[in-house]
Amino acid sequence: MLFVLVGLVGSVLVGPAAFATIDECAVGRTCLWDNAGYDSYIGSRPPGGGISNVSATAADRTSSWANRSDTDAAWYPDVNGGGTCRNMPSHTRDPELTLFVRDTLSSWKTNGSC
Ligand SMILES: [Ca+2]
Repeated sequence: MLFVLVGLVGSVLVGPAAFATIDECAVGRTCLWDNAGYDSYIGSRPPGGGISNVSATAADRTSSWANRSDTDAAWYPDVNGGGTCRNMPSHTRDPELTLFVRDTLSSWKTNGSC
């Protein structure tokens, strides 16, 4: 019984994170999330897209990403592919961007690496 109670409390404390899942990103797409651990889905793109700016509300928010496509992708801290390019290789993911690049993504592409 004690174990059950602890389990319930743990579930409550975890909250929305318990529902954060890579499956929110459809196979074949590259996806962005606002929070670490694939939480708070921002959006996705299919492979083959050139450099594109994310919307104003999505800019400077990405904290985790996943590339579930067969094509390499990349992102930039500035609009129109500006700033240091960072790779999102095919079939890889990053559950928590490092402090210095977190919340800086402003544009990205899904048609190749940097
Ligand atoms: Ca964020």
